[in-house]
Formats: sequence, C-alpha cells, structure tokens
Amino acid sequence: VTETATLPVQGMTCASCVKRVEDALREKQGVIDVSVNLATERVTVRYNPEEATLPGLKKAIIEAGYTVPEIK
Ligand code: 9UX
Repeated sequence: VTETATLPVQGMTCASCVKRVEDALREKQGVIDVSVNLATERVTVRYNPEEATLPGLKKAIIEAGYTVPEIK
C-alpha cells in the first residue's frame, strides 16, 4: 500500500533548495518517491503509511529549513 501526499512548502527558491527538500524526504524510512514542483511550491511524496507518517514528512521538511503551512 502506498499513499501520495502533496504538501505546500514555502521557502524554496533555487535548485539547491529543491535538492535539500528532496534529500531530506528520501532519507526517511518508507518514502518511495519525491517530486518537487518549484513553480507551484508543492512537494509530492509517495510513501508507505506503515513506515512514514504525514507529520513525520512535514517534520523532515521543516528540519531541512523550510516551512510547511498548516493545511486546513
Ligand atoms: Mo541558495 Mo536555495 O541559498 O535556498 S539553496 S536559494
């Protein structure tokens, strides 16, 4: 089973930012695929929900130095 989540991420302005966010997420256990869209400031993550959680993914992005706005 995999889940796909698309998260808004603020603060990415260049290709290095994109790579930082991608690397931070790919390090997480259970993350299968990451794709960052710089233009829309969104990150799509495919993951195994038994190994990774949405709060854990958000935390990884925040620890990499970026902002995840609260999703209402
Ligand atoms: Mo360069 Mo992207 O400092 O933050 S890595 S703009």
